[in-house]
Amino acid sequence: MSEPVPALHPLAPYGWDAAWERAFAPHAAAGLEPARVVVELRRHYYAVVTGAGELLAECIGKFHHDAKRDAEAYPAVGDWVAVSPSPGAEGRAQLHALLPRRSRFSRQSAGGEQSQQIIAANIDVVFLVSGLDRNYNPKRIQRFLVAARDSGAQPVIVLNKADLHPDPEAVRAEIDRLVPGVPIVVTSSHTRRGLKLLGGHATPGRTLAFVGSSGVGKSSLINRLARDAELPIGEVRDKDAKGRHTTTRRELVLAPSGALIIDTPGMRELQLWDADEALEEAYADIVGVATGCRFTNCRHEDEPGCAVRLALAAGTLPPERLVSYRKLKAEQAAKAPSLRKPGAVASKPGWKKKEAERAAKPFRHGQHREE
Ligand SMILES: Nc1nc2c(ncn2[C@@H]2O[C@H](COP(=O)(O)OP(=O)(O)OP(=O)(O)O)[C@@H](O)[C@H]2O)c(=O)[nH]1
Ligand SMILES: [Mg+2]
Ligand SMILES: [Zn+2]
Repeated sequence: MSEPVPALHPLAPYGWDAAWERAFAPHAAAGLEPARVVVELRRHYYAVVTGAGELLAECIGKFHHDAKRDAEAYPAVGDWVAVSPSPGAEGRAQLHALLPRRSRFSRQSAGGEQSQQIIAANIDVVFLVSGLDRNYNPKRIQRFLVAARDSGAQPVIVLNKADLHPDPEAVRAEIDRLVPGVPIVVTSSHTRRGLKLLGGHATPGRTLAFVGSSGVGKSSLINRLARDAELPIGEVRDKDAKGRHTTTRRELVLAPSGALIIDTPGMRELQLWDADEALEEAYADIVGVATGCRFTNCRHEDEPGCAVRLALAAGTLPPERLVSYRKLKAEQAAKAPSLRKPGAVASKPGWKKKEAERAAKPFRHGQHREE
């Protein structure tokens, strides 16, 4: 996909290549240096790696101005940016601009905001990790996959903690039927099962991101692939197999294999998705009857061919059930309006266009305007 890396560029190990070099040309002309975001420290502060080592970078005022509060306009881990050393502050840099992304894995921000939050940028492969203890959930895998397909990165499903499941191959077969053609790797960071297969993706200059719920073993797997990464690993509550959000920031590490691996905190939006699923499970009777409605988006009010109203009339469905189901569904919708429809979550095909528009804008940098 990418062209050969320019010989001996100090950022080549971080994935810098001829195409990035070209995209960066206007910034180079303005006297700026390329850098890759390796950690999101806090809002608008980043650890970036430059040809001369790691710096703490802060967005300049003009960056904020141009970003117009668009979350997507701000750097995320994995992004390539243009920086300059901060005068008189060693180890610090000013962050001027963001290079157009080749790919990005994002989620809809929680709390009803329409904007997307970018979890990782410029990734080649995104691993969707599930735990084979009690965490694994086919529906969630399907939803994750929608997000991954939209990201521009290749999705790989990882079923970790194989040592805790009596028949991991049966689960693999089930998922394979559900999402045929998507690579599935069964792993255990404890017994090292599947680590070679996983490592097969970790080739020099490639960027891999690990996403999934808290406690599924993302950091454990990355530590196995990048032996000296020493990412913190958390415990999982016995009661419900839930993790404790041990990883608190998104971080890119350079593995000995030459791959760039991004660890992410267990994604909280899963809680929203999970809530959706939990509701459907708790009201399986209604959901089941509703499959008989003529219209798939039937509200069970005055639509013709409504199987739910038929069941109410026949007395096979207690009306209180429908009332509480509606109430809970409305509450959930109020919490996350944009997550109401499954599939609407990640299908935002507009980003590539927006990215292209952004890239087409002439580069301006104070008085260093290109001639
Ligand atoms: N039995 C078993 N336990 C595992 C495996 N991989 C990880 N664990 C355990 O699962 C717990 C959580 O692992 P982490 O690597 O912290 O999980 P995480 O996905 O990074 O979690 P967050 O950082 O909270 O998102 C730890 O106690 C690990 O030792 C595995 O393959 N088998
Ligand atoms: Mg972690
Ligand atoms: Zn109906």
